[in-house]
Amino acid sequence: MKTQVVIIGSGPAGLLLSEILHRHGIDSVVLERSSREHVLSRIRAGVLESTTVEVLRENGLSARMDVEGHPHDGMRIAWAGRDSFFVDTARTLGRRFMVYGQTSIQEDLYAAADRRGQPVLTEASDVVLHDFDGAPGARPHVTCVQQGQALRIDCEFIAGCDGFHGVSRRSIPETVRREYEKVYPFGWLGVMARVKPLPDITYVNNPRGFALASYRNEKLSRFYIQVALDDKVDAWPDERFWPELKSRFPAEMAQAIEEGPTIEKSIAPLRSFVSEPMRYGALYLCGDAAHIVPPTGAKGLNLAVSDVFYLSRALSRWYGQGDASLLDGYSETALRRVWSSVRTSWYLTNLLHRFPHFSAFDQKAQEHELDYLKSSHFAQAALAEQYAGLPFE
Ligand code: RFL
Ligand code: PHB
Repeated sequence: MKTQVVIIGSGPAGLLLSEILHRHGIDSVVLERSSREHVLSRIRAGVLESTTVEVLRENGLSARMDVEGHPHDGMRIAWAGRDSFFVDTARTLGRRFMVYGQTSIQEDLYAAADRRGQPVLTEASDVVLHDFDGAPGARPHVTCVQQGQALRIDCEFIAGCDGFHGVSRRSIPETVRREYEKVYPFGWLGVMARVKPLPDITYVNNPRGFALASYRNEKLSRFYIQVALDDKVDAWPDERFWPELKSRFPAEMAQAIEEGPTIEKSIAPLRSFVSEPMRYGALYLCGDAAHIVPPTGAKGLNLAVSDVFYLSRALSRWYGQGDASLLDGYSETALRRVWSSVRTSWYLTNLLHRFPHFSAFDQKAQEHELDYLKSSHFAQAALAEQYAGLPFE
């Protein structure tokens, strides 16, 4: 096979890239390790920055989101014994964000691939990247085994959109890669439940640990609580989960939380990770393949979209005008936005969680930071700007 761009991974980054490239007349082949059913069953992020919403709209991917998604004007922060406050991104910046599940975005992206008649090559194993180091005369290609058949795909570029555990990043020589990592000493237990959500996305700092109430639609809520790293989902039957969740919210909010059947429960560890550079020769990394953020700022999916925005713009400039300047600048441009979101997610994680190693001093400083945020319009505006996400360069 032969194509212009081989895209490894059919998560939001890979499928969005292939759709945008198609709209610019650029040919791609998408390889996916798992089955389509598996990719579509994953429950993950839910909050879309306004830039993400714009990218989806501009590329004809917003029909369902504009009907089923829920625009929000900001988010609420609560902590034990104090009144909560609302960080208003709409009033401060004129920017709203959209609550629309990643699961629905994946469905929309697979449906778009079907519409343009471009099947994703699913269940592709043993994916190996070859000859992509940019040496003169190098002929990039990718080999794999797909449904029992060995494949070789020749290409001009490779987009590594295969998530944190993928093969792309690790194909870059170790001598070239610089990795920055922070592992947090806790995880989040995430629960989907068929109950009416609280009106605002609400983050809570409580002596029992962090909690978050989020939204999917009028009848579907997403909740998270901070748990120990070695905690197991089986240890959290509904009879234990609901009282624990409510105990972390201020009393009047706890009363408003409806209990009901839970559909899904999973535990994810929290980690910050960045691998630089995001380009090596003909290989360009996008999304979780290059960076991971803890979910506290809801940035992971949004960063995948901003990487894809920058890379698709660079590739269309190259194919349209023969100008490689955006490709050459891709890693630097993408990393500026990545580090901004990494910093915001790290700040919110430190602000809102109880850390096992915190001294009395650390605890006081954290509480004072919350007091300051609550009382200062300027501090809230700064947080609103970070939470809403930076505009594209
Ligand atoms: P994805 O979604 O991980 O997609 C990568 C795809 O690549 C495939 N793959 C391969 N394909 C071919 N060959 C290989 N060798 C391959 N190796 C992997 C995988 O099967 C997969 O289909 O990465 P992408 O596209 O960069 O998108 C990023 C987002 O998915 C991610 O940032 C967010 O979901 C992160 N995240 C969350 N973000 C939030 O903002 N809020 C959340 O609540 C939230 N919860 C989560 C999350 C990520 C999680 N992961 C990755 C474990 C919860 C979880 C459990
Ligand atoms: C979600 O709705 O899944 C969600 C919301 C806010 C976050 C993380 C996840 O910070």
